[in-house]
Amino acid sequence: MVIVEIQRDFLPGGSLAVPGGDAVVPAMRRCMKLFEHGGLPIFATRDWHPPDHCSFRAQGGPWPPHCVAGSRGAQFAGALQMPASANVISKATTPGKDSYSGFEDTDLDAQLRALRVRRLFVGGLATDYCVLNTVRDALRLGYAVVLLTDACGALDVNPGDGRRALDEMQRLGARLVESADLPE
Ligand code: VGL
Ligand code: ZN
Repeated sequence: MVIVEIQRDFLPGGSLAVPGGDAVVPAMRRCMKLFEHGGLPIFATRDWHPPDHCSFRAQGGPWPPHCVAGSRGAQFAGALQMPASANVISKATTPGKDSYSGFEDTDLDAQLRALRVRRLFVGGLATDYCVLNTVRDALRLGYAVVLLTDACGALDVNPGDGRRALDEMQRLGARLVESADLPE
């Protein structure tokens, strides 16, 4: 499974909080437990920006400073209890370039291929940015994608962005499921 950016800065109290972002944690935990017990690989992407990243307003970007590499805000949410066995993928790490996809300028695809992974279970933050772009790339690269809808939360900068992102991912071929519908 691929856990997209469940980091403190994207949760309530963080600098770029997804409204109700902490509500995704129980669903994500349920799925993580299934994967842990099944001995299946867990990948966790994290936004890992330098302090002068181009996506920050001081540099003319659209966002407040968030997920600065090594800062508290960049940590995975404590409630998630990220297992030590998770494979961590840091992204958007260079000052001059932003990226929303966990596949962009990372070795996520290579690592998944090495494990012969063909299907991804995806959830995280934010539905309308990093989840959407990660799922787009996953489908383009030929992975089957199961999107865990209750493990996703949207920034909704424009009302309805999250809904439209879900619709687009479904149209592109992702299967949308709720964590309650996963096998026990
Ligand atoms: C994200 C905005 C800026 C995300 C990352 O994880 O969806 N959104 N950086
Ligand atoms: Zn970012």
